[in-house]
Parts: sequence; C-alpha cells; structure tokens
Amino acid sequence: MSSRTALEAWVDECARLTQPDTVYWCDGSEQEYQRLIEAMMQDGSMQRLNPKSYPNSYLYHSDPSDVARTEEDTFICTTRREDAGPTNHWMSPDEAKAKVRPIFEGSMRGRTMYVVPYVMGPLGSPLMKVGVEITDSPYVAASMRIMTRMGKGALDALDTNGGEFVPGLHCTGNLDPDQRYILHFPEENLIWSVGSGYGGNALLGKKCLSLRLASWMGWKNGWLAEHMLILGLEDPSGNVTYMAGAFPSACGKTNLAMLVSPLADEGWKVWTIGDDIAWMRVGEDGRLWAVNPESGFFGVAPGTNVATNPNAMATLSHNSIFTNVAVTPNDEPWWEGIDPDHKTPPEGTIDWLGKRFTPGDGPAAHPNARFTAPAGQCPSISPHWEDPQGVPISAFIFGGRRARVAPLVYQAFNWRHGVFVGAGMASETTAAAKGKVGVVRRDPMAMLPFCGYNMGDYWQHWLNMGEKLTNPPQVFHVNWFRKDDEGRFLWPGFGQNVRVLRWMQERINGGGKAVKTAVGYVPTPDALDLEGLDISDAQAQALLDVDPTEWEQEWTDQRPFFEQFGEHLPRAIEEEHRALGERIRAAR
Ligand code: OXD
Ligand code: MN
Repeated sequence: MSSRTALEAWVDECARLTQPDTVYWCDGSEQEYQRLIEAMMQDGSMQRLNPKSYPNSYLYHSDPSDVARTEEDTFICTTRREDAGPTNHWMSPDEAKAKVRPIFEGSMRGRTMYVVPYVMGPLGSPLMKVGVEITDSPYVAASMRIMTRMGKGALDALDTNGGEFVPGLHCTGNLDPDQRYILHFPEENLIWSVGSGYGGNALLGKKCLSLRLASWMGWKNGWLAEHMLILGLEDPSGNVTYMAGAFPSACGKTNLAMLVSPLADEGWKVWTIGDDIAWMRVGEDGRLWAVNPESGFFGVAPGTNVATNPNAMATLSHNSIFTNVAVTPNDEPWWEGIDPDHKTPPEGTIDWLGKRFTPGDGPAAHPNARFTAPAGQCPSISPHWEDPQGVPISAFIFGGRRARVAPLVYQAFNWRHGVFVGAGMASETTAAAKGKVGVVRRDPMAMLPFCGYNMGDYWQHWLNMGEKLTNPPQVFHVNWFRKDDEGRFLWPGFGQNVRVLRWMQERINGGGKAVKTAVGYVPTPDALDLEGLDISDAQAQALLDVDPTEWEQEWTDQRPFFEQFGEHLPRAIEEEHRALGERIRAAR
C-alpha cells in the first residue's frame, strides 16, 4: 500500500458523496494560485485591487449572512457527551453523520472539488501535522495557500509520515443557517464543515484542526494547542525573551504580536512568531517550546492603520486577499480606522455589500472584515519563526477586554495560580463571532470557542503540563481596555504595551518592582516606565487598582461557571478560587 492509498480512497468516497463535476488536486504553485484567482475574477466573486499600491491583491465579498464564526453551529462529536463538556455543543458521531451526510449528498454537483493537501507547523517540526481539505470553494483553496504550507510539499510529507493525515470535508452548500454545521470528530481526527464559506468555519487548518482537534491531540499526547500569539521581546543587550499570549478573538493579538516599539532607541524591540495559534511541547531542557502552526495572518482589518499596527499595514500591502472590506474609486481597500484622519471613505467608495457608500449608512467595511496575508512578509517576523523546534516560552500573557475590574497587568503567584488566572478569564464579546457585541463572557485561556474537549479536563491537562516543566513560564494577566468613570480608555495601548512587556521581562529575571495584592503581583506605579506618556499619577493609580468590591463580584460570577464542570473541575482550581475569595475578603 502506498502512503497515498488512504488519501485516495477518502477523496473517492467524498467525490461519490458530493458528486462534483471535476476533482482537482492542488499543487500549491504560484501558477495555480493565479488560475484560481483568475477564475474567481471571471465569475465576479473576486476583484483585483490597484496593482500599483496593492500588487497581487484581491477583494472578496462573502455572502452577507456568512461573515463570522458561528459558534451555535459548531459541534464536538464524541461518543461520550462529557468529553465535550458543558461549554461545547455536542452531538454523538453517529447522529452528526446521519444528520449532515444528506446535506453533503450531491452538494458539489456542477462544481469543482478541490483537494487541498497542507501542513500545519514548520516543516520538520516534531509537532507538524498533515491535513487534507476537500472544498468546493476556490476562495478557500486560495486562502489555504496563504495560511498553510499547502500543495506538493504536504504530499511529500505524507510520504515520509506513513500516510497519516487529518481529513476535512468542506462544502459551501446553500448557506442556509439551518443547514450549517461545523463538526469535529476528535476520536477519529475528522472534520466536516458545510454551509459556510467564512474563514474560521471553512479554512479547516485553522480553528478546526489547529485548535479544536489539536487541543484533543495535545491532551492525549502531552502537549498544548492554544489560541495564542507568540512574540519575542529583545532587550538592549540583544537577549530575546519569548512570550505567548491568549486573548479572545479581535482583542488585539495581531497588534501585540507585531508591536512597533516606541522604546526602540533604548534597544527594546518586538519580533513576531505568530498572531493566533501556538503549539507547545516540553523540551528536553524542561522548558516549553512553541511553534506557530500557520504561515499567514487572517487579521481583523477595521482599526488597523499605520499608527495602530504599521507592521500589519506593511504585511498586507501586497500578495493579500481582503474579505468584506470596502473599495475606493482608486481600487484600494478601505475600512473604518484605516486612515486615522478620515472617519468616512473617499467619495464613490463601494461598501462591503457592493453598494455605493453614503455617510450614515452604517460601516463601509464589515466590523469583522479580514485581511489574509503571508506571515513571511511581516517586517517584524522573527528569524526563528519557522524553526522546527520552536522558541522557548518564558511567559504566558492572558488578557481580555474589560472596562473595569482587571488592572493593566498582574503576575500570578505561581504556575497553579497562573492556570487559575487563565481559567477565570472573561472578556467583552466582539464581532469575530456572530452574536451580541460587548457583553462580558467567561472565556478561559481565550479557548471557549476552540477547546475540543471538556474544559475541566483541559485545566487538569494544564496543571499536569506544569508538573513536567522544570522551568515553567511565568503567568501574567493584562487588560489594555480599562476605562475611567467617563468611559475613556486609561491606557494608550498598541505600541506602548511594550512598557508592560518590559516589566514582565524584568519580573522573569527576578527584578521589576511589584506589590502583592489579592489577585497577584501588581507593578508599583514607579515600576512601569511611563516617561513621555500623558498619564497622570491618578490615572496610573486607577489603571493598577485592584478594587475588592469589584473583585468580590467577579469572584461570585466565576463560581457558577466553575461549578458547571462538576467532577471534571480540578481540585486545584476549586482551591485557587476559594483562596482568591479569602484574599479579596481580607483586603476589604
Ligand atoms: C480568528 C478568531 O479569526 O479567533 O482568529 O475568530
Ligand atoms: Mn483567533
């Protein structure tokens, strides 16, 4: 049997089920990419952007009903319901297949079926995984070429790994929300997605394989798959400290990963390794080593500009695909915030719905409009971003979007407390998922929509990983979004966040001044370098404040969340929660 026999059999089976007119195997070449784009331009679904200012870049409009991840249609299909846990939607594998197979039947009639072999992880990495996505969407096939190592190289990898791959079947379907399912079968490493062409639902290498299935694989095999950016902070002596940060969707992971340091003159610089996903394993040295499984960025466009994220703007300036942005008469992409000086687009701009924009109409770009750009184009990309062994992680940064409660930064007392800090995370919701924006929801480790198994078991797995680490990362929590009583942000954020990273680096190395509070170590007001910032002492105080009354409320809110895990809730998390309550009450 050749290493491709199983793959060929599965492709035949999918073709019999979906009945495409043509089956096409992607080789990942530039010529093929251009042919895919050309075909989409012919049928009107892609538009070429200005070749002078945005060379080799294109605009794509999705169906207006299909613009974000749909968590209500996302299922973990395990034999036992409790393996999916209370925070995931669950169906038994048999029920899921019986329900969704009829939707796939004949679903590619009249269409081309693209077979997209891809690799997640740097080639040669001990964690690298081969996936094969079958899709009827040329947009998905083209995007996969940016986001993954796609094509012939992946087939070659199959030949050396004994033919092992993660199959993922995707069909755009009729986009009827009642026939939309994103199904994960972690017990057999299989993905089925139908009824959506949106990136997070349809680029199966990303959330489906690299987070939901990979988190399960990591649980079974002793590693971690996390919704985390990876960055390197270079200090004036040239040493680089690697940090991985978990923030919910659209809370600034890409901005932090690509931060341009205002302290560059003093020698502080940030290197980018990844902006969304980290796979991590214990190295022989007892440290945690991280790789970015992706090879591109699927970033939120609105709010991105030369001031907030100059590196992203440079990255997306060529070879990129834009989804659901507006387009100016000059054929350039436009979104809210792209030009800090203009709130509305130039006269004659066509909005994301394809209509001529008139002020007062609502946003010109969808709030979850995206750019898809090759990671290697990022000016701050680390020379180590594709190292097969990865980079050693010294810090985890958890964070959320909280107008109140959480101080700008605090440090956990130890690993176990750090796991609890991640488990207790909460954030205001954003446009990255369908649903109401701005409501506080508990989002442990920013993995609520992405953990492929019972979250209680997931925390236990984190605690177990700590046992294997002789040198575990220090754990921090940040909140760039704290507001004053008038609703104004207290912290400038973006590039200035390097000042907070710098304090973390000092703490990791045994320095950095801090006070012990009920929630963790908080910097003393003089410990953060605030020079040159327009922040009064009172503001600095407010930013770092740990208010026992607010925290008592937070603690109370956490309780029912933790309780729903029943016997899957690790004793250590329960104890840490109790201890937090005691410290808060002692501080009152
Ligand atoms: C993403 C998300 O697209 O988290 O990265 O939704
Ligand atoms: Mn994400």
